[in-house]
Amino acid sequence: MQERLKELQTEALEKIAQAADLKELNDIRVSYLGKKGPITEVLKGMGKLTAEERPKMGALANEVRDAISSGIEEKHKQLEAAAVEAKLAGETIDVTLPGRPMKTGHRHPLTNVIEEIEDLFIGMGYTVEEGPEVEKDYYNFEALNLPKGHPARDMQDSFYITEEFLLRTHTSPVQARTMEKHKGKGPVKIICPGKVYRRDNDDATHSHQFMQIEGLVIDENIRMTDLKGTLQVFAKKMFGEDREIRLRPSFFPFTEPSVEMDISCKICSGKGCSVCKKTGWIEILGAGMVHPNVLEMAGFDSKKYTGFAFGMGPERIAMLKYGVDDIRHFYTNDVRFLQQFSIHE
Ligand code: FA5
Repeated sequence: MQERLKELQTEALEKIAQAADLKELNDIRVSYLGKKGPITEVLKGMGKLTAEERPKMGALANEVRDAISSGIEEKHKQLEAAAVEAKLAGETIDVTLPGRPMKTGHRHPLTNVIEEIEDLFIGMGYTVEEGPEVEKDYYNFEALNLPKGHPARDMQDSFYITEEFLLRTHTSPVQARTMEKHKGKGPVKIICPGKVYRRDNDDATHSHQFMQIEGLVIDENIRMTDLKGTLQVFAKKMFGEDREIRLRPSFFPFTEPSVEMDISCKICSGKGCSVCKKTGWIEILGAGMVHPNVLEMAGFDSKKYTGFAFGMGPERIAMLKYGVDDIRHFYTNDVRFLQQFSIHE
């Protein structure tokens, strides 16, 4: 019995040493140490031993079990470590591989154009002002020499929210608000970019929501020639020396005299296309000398102070600058269109 137990120990330890993986090791554990294993089988013969021999044999059986268990435990550790090593070796990262390029976003072409215009005017000494998009009828119309019922209100079809409030139809109310803040004291030299809303039917050059940038200069001795010079500098810097501009007489209730400025169409080089409505020109801004009524309403002495104002459409400017043939491209968020402007970052 003693010898059989020793044999079993040697046999088991040999098998343990040869075990190739954790599963095989577990099978050895079950077959040698399980209830139906050979050690239990041998110990069934204990009944035949003397009272003296029995405890010795019991102790030996325990020693054999312990030796097999520790052998299994030791091998278990080795196999586990080998498995981790194999896994690590299989997952080695090649740090020399080139990285996968990530697609990054970029600024919207309109944001680029607006910032370019802002920078240009800031360079000429202007500061940037902002005003609310939900505006009082008073600032959108009345303070700009457009009392209730004035027929020129129809020039800008509006979205009213209540009788008193509407979505501003232009950025000119920021002029009125800024003049009021100055309490009759010049100079004022501001630009105001922002969104505006009109019940216009959308087409190649019209959108119901679009951007405007307003400009306002008030001081003593400001003349029409100052306005013309400013617009010429702006147009040349924005579109290049070779693009033509023209000023046409126009009408705005808040300026007198009033003009509109057109730029020669880049899409057809002035020959006439659907974007310029066959005229060869695209209107980009309205402007004029601030009407004395507007100055007086805001508390300025119109005998001492004069000023000019302009309001331009950055979408139209972006269309001319980049040769975009439909204003709706800026608002439909087609990435194929927008991606073309990533180089302007
Ligand atoms: C005005 O809105 C005046 N407030 C501009 C002004 C300011 C005149 C200060 C005098 C002094 P007008 O409605 O023409 O004017 O619009 C000005 C510019 O906004 C246009 O030249 C055009 O570039 C742009 N614009 C007008 N309507 C639309 C539209 N529906 N979609 C896109 N751009 C538009």
